[in-house]
Amino acid sequence: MMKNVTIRQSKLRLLNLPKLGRLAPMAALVFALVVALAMVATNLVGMASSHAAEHAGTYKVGAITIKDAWARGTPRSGGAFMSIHNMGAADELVDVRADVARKVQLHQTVSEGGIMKMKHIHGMPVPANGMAMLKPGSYHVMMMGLNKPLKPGQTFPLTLVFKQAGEVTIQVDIMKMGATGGHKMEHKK
Ligand SMILES: [Cu+2]
Repeated sequence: MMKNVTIRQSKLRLLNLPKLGRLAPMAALVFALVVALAMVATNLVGMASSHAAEHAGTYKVGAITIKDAWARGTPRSGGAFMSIHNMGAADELVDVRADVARKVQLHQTVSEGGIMKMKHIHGMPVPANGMAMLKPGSYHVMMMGLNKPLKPGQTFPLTLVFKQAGEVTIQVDIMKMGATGGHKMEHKK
């Protein structure tokens, strides 16, 4: 990171030295400051996206591609989410396995009479030449009774079983505890 910043600063000097000469000293300073801030902002965005690219791998099995798998950091139980892209015929996610928790299930959050509930399901459709999302408030992988807390910045392996494409083991990124959406509802056994 430091190395990156240093490189950018030297680039900044190279870029702006000729221009600075033509401006009044104060204006030049302000100008340099604005450019520096813009570069810092760009740098931060760059870091965020390169972080995502580094961890959230892309996994393929048959016609299926899995992207951006993540889970929220949590001590006891939690959900895992991802996007599933299908380049082939209709498929179905039929099972999920991970040794990170004692019980790992495929869940769907549904609204019944205005109350949000989570159902244990045994198949999530993945449409032909389409995609399916596991996300908070919808389909998700539920991990109950974690063997150890999910710590932000770490990853864990999760195996997905597709009816047509077969099995694939992916790495799931653990994000901060408050990451997007809520998984606060109680679980029925
Ligand atoms: Cu659930």
